[in-house]
Amino acid sequence: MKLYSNDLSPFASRAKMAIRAKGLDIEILDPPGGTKSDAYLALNPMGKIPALVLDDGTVIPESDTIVEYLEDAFPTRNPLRPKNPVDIARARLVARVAELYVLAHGAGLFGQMNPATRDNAAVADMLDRTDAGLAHLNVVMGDGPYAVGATLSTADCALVPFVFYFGVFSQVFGRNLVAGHSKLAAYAAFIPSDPVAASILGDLQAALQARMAPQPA
Ligand SMILES: N[C@@H](CCC(=O)N[C@@H](CS)C(=O)NCC(=O)O)C(=O)O
Repeated sequence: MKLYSNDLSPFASRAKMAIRAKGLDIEILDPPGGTKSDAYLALNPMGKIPALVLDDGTVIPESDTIVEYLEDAFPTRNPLRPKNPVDIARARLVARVAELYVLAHGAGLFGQMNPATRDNAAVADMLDRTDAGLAHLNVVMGDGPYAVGATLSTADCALVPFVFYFGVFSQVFGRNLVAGHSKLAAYAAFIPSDPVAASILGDLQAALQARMAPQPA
């Protein structure tokens, strides 16, 4: 099996985190020629990462679907799905609220990182909407220390990359997006102590630093 991925992508990081947490032997590589190359589009016409390619050639795109597939395919290997239906629902809810109510508004902030080209009114609007989404997320999260309880779950795979980026956005845009949401703030303080989460946070940090480094002329 292979995962087409990229260390900067929050979605690819989600799938990569599930692979690492489960200890699966899956090759992780960049899309050949980038996400819009003919070779990659032939594989995944959506032109996005992540995409999981099974040994029989079946391609599974979409981070949420990949994480759920890995749980179904390897249910006894360091399970990430909680044990009871309510916690399973909560894990799915955390991931869904993060995608639909937080990232839907926060994603535009990626394009506003450069102060020279920044649209300050658009940024203020996106920060307000993101903050409202984070308030919803704070309600559906469990009491910790992980996203839905005492152990790492599929919900953490979704949340860890977001926690990284909302920390970055807080610094870049000078507005703390996490501090006003108590469960989220406690989670952001705790989660780097988990070794798998720490490895994903480290990969994201290294990839962002590489992206921000001055390019040789
Ligand atoms: N809903 C998708 C989103 C995937 C996505 O947007 N990936 C971005 C990277 S963060 C991508 O591949 N962008 C490349 C492009 O759109 O050209 C998922 O959960 O996997």
